[in-house]
Amino acid sequence: MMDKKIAVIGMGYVGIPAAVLLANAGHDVIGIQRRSKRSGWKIDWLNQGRCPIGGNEPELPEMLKSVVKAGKFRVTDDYSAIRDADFVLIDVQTPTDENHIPQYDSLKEVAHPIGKQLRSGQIVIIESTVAPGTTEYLVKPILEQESGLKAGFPDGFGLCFSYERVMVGRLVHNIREYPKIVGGIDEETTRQCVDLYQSIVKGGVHGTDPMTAEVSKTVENAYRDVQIAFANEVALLCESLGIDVYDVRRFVNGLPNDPSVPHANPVRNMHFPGAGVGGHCLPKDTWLLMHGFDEYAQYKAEGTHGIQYPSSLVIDARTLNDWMPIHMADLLEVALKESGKELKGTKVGVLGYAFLENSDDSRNTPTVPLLQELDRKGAQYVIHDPYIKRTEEGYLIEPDLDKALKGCDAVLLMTKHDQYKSIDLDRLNNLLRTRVIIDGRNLFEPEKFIDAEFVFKGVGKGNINKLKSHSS
Ligand code: SAJ
Repeated sequence: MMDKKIAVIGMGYVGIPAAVLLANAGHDVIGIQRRSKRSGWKIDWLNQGRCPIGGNEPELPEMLKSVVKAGKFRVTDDYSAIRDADFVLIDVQTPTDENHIPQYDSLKEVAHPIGKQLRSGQIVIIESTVAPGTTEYLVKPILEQESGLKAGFPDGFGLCFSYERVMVGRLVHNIREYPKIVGGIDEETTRQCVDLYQSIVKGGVHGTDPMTAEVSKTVENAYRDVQIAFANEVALLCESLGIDVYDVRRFVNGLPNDPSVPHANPVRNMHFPGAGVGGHCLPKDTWLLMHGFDEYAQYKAEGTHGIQYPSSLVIDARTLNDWMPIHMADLLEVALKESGKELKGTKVGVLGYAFLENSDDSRNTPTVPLLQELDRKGAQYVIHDPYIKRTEEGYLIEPDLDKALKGCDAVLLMTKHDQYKSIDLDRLNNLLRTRVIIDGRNLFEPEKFIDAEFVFKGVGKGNINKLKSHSS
């Protein structure tokens, strides 16, 4: 594909790597970012070739510096810049509220000014995850109303949903290596978008329609969420039955492929149980899927509001995964009791505020519901995280690990940052007032702590008493 003019709206975890890769492939890319108090600073940083995304992001900072230096990528807050773009990518946040209803303020906020600039022949691509039906029934009407054009070639504009698959810590890798699904409202839109993405995607680019692409994205994350919930339920069963979930997981995942169909997906791929599920994706994509079903099912099958069925696996999975931080507090309460202490009035060292290891991303972090539960139970806490200095929610982060743990009655691990792997017993012995460890991510070896007379609890670790009897 010849070098194209591309506008990318929203300089975040999705927009920045997409813009940089497209510029690196030779396209002329302009980033559009609102000059808000919260994110306006990114415009100047990016135009200086500085990457606003913290944590370890292989290739991104260097690639950004080189495309800015080469004049292939610049950022502005001026929407008139999209007037001569061939493609306009929408990469804004699409959160859900406390009632799990999609909040499309940012999406609408950008759709109106885009519509005002739109000319026939341009193509708008939504990459942000949206509820099924949103491209056709929410974004298209806004663009048509503002532009006065009809969506669709040959006379109007193109519109497409092509979802992101980013993951902090591997932003560039996922865009380049993972297959890309392109859901265009008509064949010409799909053809041109497939062409565009083939200039940056090695993993294959596949055409379909917007609804199928929207459902595929939300299902992809709901699938992962259900797998994690399954692992969490098994962990709770193992705790109650006095065994180690990681032994069970090893044996279950050890089942080989069926030799008659060697290419088939692994028969079992039990995920990791843990202290909760955070991030901008899994905690909300299930609700986007169900919202699409609730809102738009009637459009598809006249007269039916979608099939009514007895129980929702995906919603139950959400409920269980959202409960895991509470389970962490319960494990702590039991452990402190074993040390002759009540949770009320004790001081807890909480390790990890980010939702994912070795990242500075704390969106929907499971640590917040844990802290709310500790507040409810009258415990004090000090939070440590090597990647996060300030929190949106107003919690203070103690950057010095020793200071964070000094005088605590328990250490509770929420995020599996590499730095915590080097925490040693002597250090903890000197710092803690009471020797209690709650491991929410299977980072620590229980035997070591039990031998040193710590009270150790872990998600899915029901075999601690057995280990104790062996060590005494
Ligand atoms: N988690 C577990 N157990 C597991 C895997 C994850 O408890 O076995 C927890 C993590 O600790 C974290 C949360 O789940 O709190 C989410 O972790 P993640 O590894 O799914 O990270 P995300 O949310 O950044 O990435 C997901 C990925 N989706 C899938 O793998 C289907 C990623 O590929 C998507 O691009 C991303 O969502 C997205 O943007 O949708």
